[in-house]
Amino acid sequence: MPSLYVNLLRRSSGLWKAAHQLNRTPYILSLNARALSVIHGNLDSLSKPVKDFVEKNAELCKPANIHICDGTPEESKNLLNLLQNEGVLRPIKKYHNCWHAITDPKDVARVESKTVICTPSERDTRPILGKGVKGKLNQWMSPKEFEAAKNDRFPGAMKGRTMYVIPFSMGPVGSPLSKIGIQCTDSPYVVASMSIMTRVGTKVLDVLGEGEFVRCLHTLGQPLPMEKPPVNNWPCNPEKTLIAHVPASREIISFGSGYGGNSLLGKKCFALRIASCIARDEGWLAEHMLILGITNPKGEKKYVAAAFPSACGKTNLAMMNPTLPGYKVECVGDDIAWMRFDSNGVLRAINPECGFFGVAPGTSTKTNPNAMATITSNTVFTNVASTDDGGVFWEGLEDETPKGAKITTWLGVENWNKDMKTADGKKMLAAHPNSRFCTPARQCPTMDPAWESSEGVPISALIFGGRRPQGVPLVYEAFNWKHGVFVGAAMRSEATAAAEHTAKVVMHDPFAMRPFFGYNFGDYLRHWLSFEDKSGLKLPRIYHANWFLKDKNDKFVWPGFGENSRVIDWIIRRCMGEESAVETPIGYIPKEGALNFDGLDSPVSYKELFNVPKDFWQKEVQEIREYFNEQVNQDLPQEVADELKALEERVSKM
Ligand code: OXD
Ligand code: MN
Repeated sequence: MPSLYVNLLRRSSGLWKAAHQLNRTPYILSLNARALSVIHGNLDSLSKPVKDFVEKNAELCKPANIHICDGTPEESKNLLNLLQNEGVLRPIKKYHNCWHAITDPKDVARVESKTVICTPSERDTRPILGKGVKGKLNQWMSPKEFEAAKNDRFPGAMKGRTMYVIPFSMGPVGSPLSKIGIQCTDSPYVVASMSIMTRVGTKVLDVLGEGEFVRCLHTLGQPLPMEKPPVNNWPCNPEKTLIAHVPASREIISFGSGYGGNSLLGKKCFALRIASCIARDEGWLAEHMLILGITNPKGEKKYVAAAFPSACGKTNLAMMNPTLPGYKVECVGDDIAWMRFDSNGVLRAINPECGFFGVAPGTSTKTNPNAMATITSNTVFTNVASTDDGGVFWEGLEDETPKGAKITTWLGVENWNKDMKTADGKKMLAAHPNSRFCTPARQCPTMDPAWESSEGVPISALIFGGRRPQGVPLVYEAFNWKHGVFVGAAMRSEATAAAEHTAKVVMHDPFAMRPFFGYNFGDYLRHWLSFEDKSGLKLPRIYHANWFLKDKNDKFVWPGFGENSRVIDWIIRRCMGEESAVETPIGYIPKEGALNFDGLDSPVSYKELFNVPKDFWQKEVQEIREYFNEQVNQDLPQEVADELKALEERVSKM
């Protein structure tokens, strides 16, 4: 048996239980008395800065041993075996190399309330607000508090566990647009997930050399032996969870959660929060945007990037099968875009990730056949329900689950049916609303041929959007860049299950970045505005889309999904210079007849889709003003305040 495997087996929960029952310390702990053992890889093969970082973390967290990830298939296989032996993952028999994890129910989503940015001055992190106002755009932590919080949590936090060292590249390895991170973590589930979501391994260290990297330290915060056995074999420490970012030193520390954006540090922490700071410093953009390419029947291809808050169907849009005959849509990314103007002034985008961490409920052959095709192999599912024929289930899969299949909910309730209620009388869900699939992007049948191109794809249009049941038309075009920046700043959307919010309230979510800004939102706006002053840039046009308008009977008035290609088609035609718009106070909307409605399954009403109600927009202006005053205060750029005033005046003349 390979030594790695022996070591991994020693840490199995079975062993933990046995040792605990005997009231004895598990055998592995005796290793702590000895010098650190590296059980996989070689510390001396690391560059000095990486080695120093790893040694410092080991010194602080006191893991039993260290595993330096090489990114090989063999390593991945061993890791999955370990996770199975520990009872963290169960194989999904119906699919090839697919796995099912259930978390501690206390660890199911990003915890925005415990996510902070640490800068010397509070104003570097967020706008300074009036007395008594609770800030919603970032939480600040002083360097002193940060040191105290780190010292309170991390010393000895990995005792008895293996510390994995994950060298990872955000973006194609070696691309000038990519950046490298090193994550130390004591969660093998995190290693398995990071290996799907990012490019991991020795090749990353080769490209890194002695260069700069983002320092990521993550622990479950449950040194061994634990006082109580972990719930669902999912150690975590919700009471002390903290996710802290230090932009100045490009550092992330994450304690207490093993789930999603809290622990896969390449994703939201690095690729959005830290990267937005790097982007500000280096003159580019790190955004919460999908990227897709659309080809029309003439073979003309354009790319767009689109920012929608969590749970607005970004993954569905990125993987859409267009209903417009002769059109093709291909996916570059579903969540994050890094964009930089090239020497010809063209905005070029890469997807820094190479996997999808998609919300499972709602995903089906009807809503997203390409996602369904992607997830049938090499995928880790978390907090979904299971079926007795060895498959998975979530809300949305009712029509494609064999009749009579017995469903066990994510919480382990057997023989589930949709009429069941929880103890407090609520509808019992089979899968957690934020349950996920973590799957390799390369398996998606519609990946764009250029999705890994190192120069990135050229972006013609940027689209902002949200879930707006009332008042906001299907699509409108901003008058110019500055107005587009205002449109992004004024974005609002119904809240999401991806974070800890539960009620359906329309929340402000500027640029779909509200939980992901790495620095003061006012400065972020200034950064966006600055591109207008740079000469030689071919600024993309900016749009706002809303697939979620509802009628008086609470029914969606636009069919969405593949039909959204009709909207993107209009956007692209506009970018190519077509005169197919009319001006309204909020921006340009398609002229009647300009949006291709041919062949829609059921008729839609242009009037309903493009209504701009005066009373609604008067209220909207007031809402935006209140939000800016309260949340951005003195840091709101004058240009954005002027755009709001101009909108108000246009609306008042309607
Ligand atoms: C996500 C999100 O992508 O919350 O998980 O935006
Ligand atoms: Mn997202």
